[in-house]
Amino acid sequence: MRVAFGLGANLGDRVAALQGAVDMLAPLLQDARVSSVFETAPVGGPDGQPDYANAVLVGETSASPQQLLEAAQAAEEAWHRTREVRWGPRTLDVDVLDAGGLRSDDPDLTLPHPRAHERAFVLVPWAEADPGAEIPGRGRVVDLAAQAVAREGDSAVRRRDDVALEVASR
Ligand code: A4P
Ligand code: MG
Repeated sequence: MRVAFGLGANLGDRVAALQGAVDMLAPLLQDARVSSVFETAPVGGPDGQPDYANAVLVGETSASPQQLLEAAQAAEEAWHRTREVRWGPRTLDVDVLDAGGLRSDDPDLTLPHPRAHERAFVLVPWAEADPGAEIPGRGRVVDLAAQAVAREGDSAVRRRDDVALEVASR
């Protein structure tokens, strides 16, 4: 099945954290593709928290949804993520955005991710990495991305040209 991971970091060496997540997750994937790095204004959380670096990693996998969540959480742990404040600063946040179009309201793994369809910081990189992607029940990611940018403004999500994540092919 096709899986999409959302990667975000807003403390420390953010690009190194994103690359570390890609390195840990890519072995679960075939035909993996990763988006550019985007500089994004924080959504929610405490006032004055720093900007995020966000990216999306997609690929085909034979791993189960539970294994995908465990891999996402292992990547977070590896980067010593702290979780004191909901939506607060974090060294690395890894979300499972979609897994094969499955739908689940399990609080431990809600699919598709319940806020992915409305957030430009998720949708813009996702549309770049996988232009054909759809969110079950919500529509095409490219369309949702355009709507989110229209709401949030062009400056909310800015593509960085000075850095690039690398995914080892297999
Ligand atoms: N969980 C349920 N479904 C999922 C899923 N699909 N993927 C559970 C991953 N985890 C899922 O997550 C809390 C619980 O969600 C986990 O135990 C897991 O089993 P968490 O990562 O500990 O909590 P959190 O990330 O602080 O909260 P939440 O609600 O997941 O936050 P979001 O929605 O991920 O938002 N602004 C910008 N610009 N860029 C960002 O990346 N990220 C957030 C976090 C806020 N603002 C942001 C960004
Ligand atoms: Mg999260």
